[in-house]
Amino acid sequence: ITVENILRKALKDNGFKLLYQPQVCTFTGNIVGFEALLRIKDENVSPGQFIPVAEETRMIIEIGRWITEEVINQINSWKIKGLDIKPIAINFSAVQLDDEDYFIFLKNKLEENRIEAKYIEIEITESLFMERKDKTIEFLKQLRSLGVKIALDDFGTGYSSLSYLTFLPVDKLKIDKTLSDRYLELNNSKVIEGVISLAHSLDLEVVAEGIEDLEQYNQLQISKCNYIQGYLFSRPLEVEAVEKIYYDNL
Ligand code: G
Ligand code: G
Ligand code: MN
Ligand code: NA
Repeated sequence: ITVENILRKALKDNGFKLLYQPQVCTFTGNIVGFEALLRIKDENVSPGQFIPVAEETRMIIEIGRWITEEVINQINSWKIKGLDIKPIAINFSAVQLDDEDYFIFLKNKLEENRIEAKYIEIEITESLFMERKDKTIEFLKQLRSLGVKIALDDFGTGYSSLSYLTFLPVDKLKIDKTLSDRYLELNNSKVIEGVISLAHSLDLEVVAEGIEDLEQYNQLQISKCNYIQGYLFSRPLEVEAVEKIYYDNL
């Protein structure tokens, strides 16, 4: 059985699920939002394996719509329960730019459920505008005009990242784990401090990803990084665990 077949089956049989990883304010420790991360139920295949296949086969277009609808339904269900909901970030693949009606789809789903756009954040990567810069900027502007926030994901893994920041319509920058790790290992905190202050001077907020230890966290606090996401605070959580957090904080 191939990964492609597993994906087809999951699409047909409601075989996907989302986990939600908390993002925490570096200064207060409060949860400010979550990132939705895709999993396949009952299959031992990781996103690192199946996301590339979903992209190559273009199934990510249909899967991407499922994720969007699932997140909005989830927010709606928490809203109905009277919980103090936080924004949820959705990963958006470059292939999904070919989904011409994605914006309308998202807008309609939000309206049907009477969910404000500020509860949705879209995470993009550099690969999105390496090839189709104009189309990407157009798409991001549409999203922002609706009130959706944009985060630039995996920052620090690509090439000319810094120049992109000057023209891309984004609200947040997510420092990749590979860069966060170098922070301590090489005692090379100047790079990250520089990225954070540059981002702030461009009015961007900064999230540091993959934070696993306290020393990193302390450094990020000193560098005024706005938010952290990582195992130090929490792994990606099942819906029930997120609800428990919400109820405990009521
Ligand atoms: O969840 P980690 O949990 O293991 O994810 C591994 C990789 O898969 C990351 O690069 C992450 O961005 C990507 N990924 C996880 N969930 C999604 C998703 O819902 N959509 C897309 N496009 N990528 C995802
Ligand atoms: O590419 P993207 O940034 O969307 O993917 C986030 C990935 O990072 C997911 O695979 C998620 O499970 C993983 N992740 C989140 N926090 C940590 C962490 O503290 N350590 C490690 N090793 N992975 C993490
Ligand atoms: Mn991400
Ligand atoms: Na990342």
